[in-house]
Amino acid sequence: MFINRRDFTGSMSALAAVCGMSNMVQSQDQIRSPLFVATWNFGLASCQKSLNTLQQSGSILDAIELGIQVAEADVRVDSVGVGGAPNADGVVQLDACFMDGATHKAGSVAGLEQYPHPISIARRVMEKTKHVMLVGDGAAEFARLQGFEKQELLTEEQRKKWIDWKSKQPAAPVAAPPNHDTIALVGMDTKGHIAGGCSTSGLAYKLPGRVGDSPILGSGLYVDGEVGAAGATGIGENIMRYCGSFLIVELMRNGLDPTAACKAVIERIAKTEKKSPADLHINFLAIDKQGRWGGAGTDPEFQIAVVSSNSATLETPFLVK
Ligand code: SD4
Repeated sequence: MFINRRDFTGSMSALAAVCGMSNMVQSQDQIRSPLFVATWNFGLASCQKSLNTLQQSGSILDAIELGIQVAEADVRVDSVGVGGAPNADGVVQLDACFMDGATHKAGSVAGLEQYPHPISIARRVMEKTKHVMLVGDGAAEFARLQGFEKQELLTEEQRKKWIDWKSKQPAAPVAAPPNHDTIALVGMDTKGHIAGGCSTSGLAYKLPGRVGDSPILGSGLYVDGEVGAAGATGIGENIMRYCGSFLIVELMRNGLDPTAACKAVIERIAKTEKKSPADLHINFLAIDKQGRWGGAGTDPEFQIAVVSSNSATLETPFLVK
């Protein structure tokens, strides 16, 4: 059963308190609950898949990859994988990245067409190449050589919406916010091994070739095995100019808890942009090495899924106004 607690200050310390372990600081070697946190309500199914995968395989990397694959395969999630919104030419172009906190290795793909699981290809870039990022045709050719299967990503429903949008040009905006469904999923296993991934079709009707924050390490996702991890969703242009996820992790390194770090980054961006937070459409989540999680956003509908061994909840992070 999922509980929507509308509570933004969650942490594993709450769980510890219930178990009579309050004030006990877990050392790195102590057994702790695995923790998975993902953007949006559909992130719950992804986090649960991550937890099951971790419990079965013991691999945090498999857990992140297979969890994100759930959102990529779900046609109802209209900004990720199959069923994702197309670009202005009616072509679905996907972005994703994957990062391992233990090795500080990462892989990324951008502008990838016709492959439904960019998260897996991003992980493969990390594991099988000397590079970090592949784009466009090169990324697709790498996927083909690695044996990934092609699939038509544009659903009939998305094609109809795109035709409608096109018929209203030039009046209709390129990407009418709110249009946020990117999945950023970060997690930690019982030994404190942290990893994360991010996957998206990007802003609907974007210019062909446009790349957002999601596949950019430090923007849509950042993982530091010593500190924690952060991920983003929203208008990439307002995130990638500030290395939003990197900044959150650095603020956590300097002592802020995950929610405070996410909030501080949004406030800094809003101040520099001289805009009301509500006009920015930027939302973040984070976890730290102590097993605390948090988030903050500028969109009232932003939710994060939080899954540990004995709880699965949808939370409404701190709203920055
Ligand atoms: C992008 N940040 O491409 C992504 C879009 C997004 O939920 O998050 N949608 O800018």
